[in-house]
Amino acid sequence: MKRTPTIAIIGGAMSGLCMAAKLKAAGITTFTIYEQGSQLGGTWRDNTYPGLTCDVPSRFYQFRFAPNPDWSRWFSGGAEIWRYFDGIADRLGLREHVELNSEVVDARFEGQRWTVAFADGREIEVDFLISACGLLRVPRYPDIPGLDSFDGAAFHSARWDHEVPVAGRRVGLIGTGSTGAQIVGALGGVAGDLKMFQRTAQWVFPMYNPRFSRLTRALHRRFPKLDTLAYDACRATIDWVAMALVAPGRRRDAIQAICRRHLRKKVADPDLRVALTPGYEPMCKRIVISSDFYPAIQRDDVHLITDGIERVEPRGVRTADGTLHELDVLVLATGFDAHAYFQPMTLTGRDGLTLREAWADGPRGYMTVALPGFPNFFMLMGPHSPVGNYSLTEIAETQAGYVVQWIELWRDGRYGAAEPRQDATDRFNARLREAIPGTVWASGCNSWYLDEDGIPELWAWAPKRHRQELSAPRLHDFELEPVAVPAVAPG
Ligand code: N01
Repeated sequence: MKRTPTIAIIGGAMSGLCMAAKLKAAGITTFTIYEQGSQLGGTWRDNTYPGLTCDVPSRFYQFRFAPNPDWSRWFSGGAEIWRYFDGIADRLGLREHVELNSEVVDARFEGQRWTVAFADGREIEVDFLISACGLLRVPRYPDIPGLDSFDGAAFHSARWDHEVPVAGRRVGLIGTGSTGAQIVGALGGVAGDLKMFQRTAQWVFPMYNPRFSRLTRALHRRFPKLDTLAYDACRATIDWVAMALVAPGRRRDAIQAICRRHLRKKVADPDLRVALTPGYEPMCKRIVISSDFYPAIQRDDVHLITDGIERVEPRGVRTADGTLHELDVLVLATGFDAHAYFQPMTLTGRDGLTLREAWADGPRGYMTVALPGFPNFFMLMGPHSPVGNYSLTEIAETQAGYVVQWIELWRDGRYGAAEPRQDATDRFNARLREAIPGTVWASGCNSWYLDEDGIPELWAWAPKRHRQELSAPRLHDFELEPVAVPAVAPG
């Protein structure tokens, strides 16, 4: 007789849905996804800015177990991706397991179970707690004097205000990351006058983004195996390319050469080219992938402003050269706090250990998925996940598959509570830190990858190694506590 676990998944976006789908595929149905929003979809629900496109190929930015034959392009737009993930809930029968408008604010581990508290005062008890809260979830607002004094409309790119017209108006955009570049590509020629305020230039890799023909889509519908083949081919290619991120060599040189050539060939004005040339190695910051950005930034009605921002005033942005750039709309494409993880939720593990205490020196975990002192708790997209330019769906599948294996062991009565050993966690983090100097992210630039110590919070090896390391639980890396109390089936 297998035991029946109760499982709370926090977050109804890509990784929460992936976790739920993997549990269901394993025959486990006693799980609930708690989603704080009123809709599923996370980042693809919240980000609706013009030009939003995923820069991972669609055939690889999907679940391998739930292919979509109908992708319209090689690289899909945000709304299409949101529809895919929202549709997964119906397609795989997960929607009945979803509780919307359910914000988890606190979770405590006691007696081999988690007590989970919600913002509305409810409490539940579960055997497993799984965080799937997403990575780039908490918008980062810039600390610019006078921001609140602006008379026009101002909003973060992840909170786009569609009530505010931009066509024909004077729009200012702060930020030159993937988001800023995509917005410039989409608003160039739409806004009356668009000013991009650049603090740091970005390397831009070209994006080849044709539509899939009707024939291709029909073939993928008729032969679903084609999608699996395409997924595997994309993964093999991106695995190969990703080696450029973690080790110097010819691959890195080749990608860097493509970025330099892209800039040289596509930007005609030598002064603009200089202004757009970063002073660090390509890929040190997460590379921008776009073929729209360079054409757009060269339009007469689009301007690159490289003078530093001094302050925001009621009428616009004042730069260090004394110029007031008058604006109607100010867009803050200033990124996210990538180190917030599941905060502000509070978490208390064994013996009253709080997450704040455990992470006093920064977020550290065991193999991206678990935390010493926090038994029967697992993370998707936890610290040091391989989130560089890789497909987060693939990472979620790997992590969710690993978590299911732990839950299966629990069902078999092999333990009542399991947590990674501190020494195993320390060994993992020490190996990571040894490997990090060889990565391009540590080659000398500032980026959202870096933690407070300036160390990239990323997987420092090939993505393939993440799959291998998480292919099966290593029991000797964990403290296993025997079953104390027989689990009670829900209902
Ligand atoms: O954010 P970013 P993003 N004054 O952190 C600037 C994913 N994504 O939203 O470089 C002036 O990259 C900051 O300047 P600097 C993807 O993983 C994916 O663009 O710090 N400028 C920088 O230019 C991506 O990497 C897709 O000097 C200020 C920008 O704001 C991640 O999201 C699409 C400033 C922030 O860039 C984040 O991208 C879009 C200030 N005070 C995004 N503060 C896909 O296609 C910040 N900046 C999957």
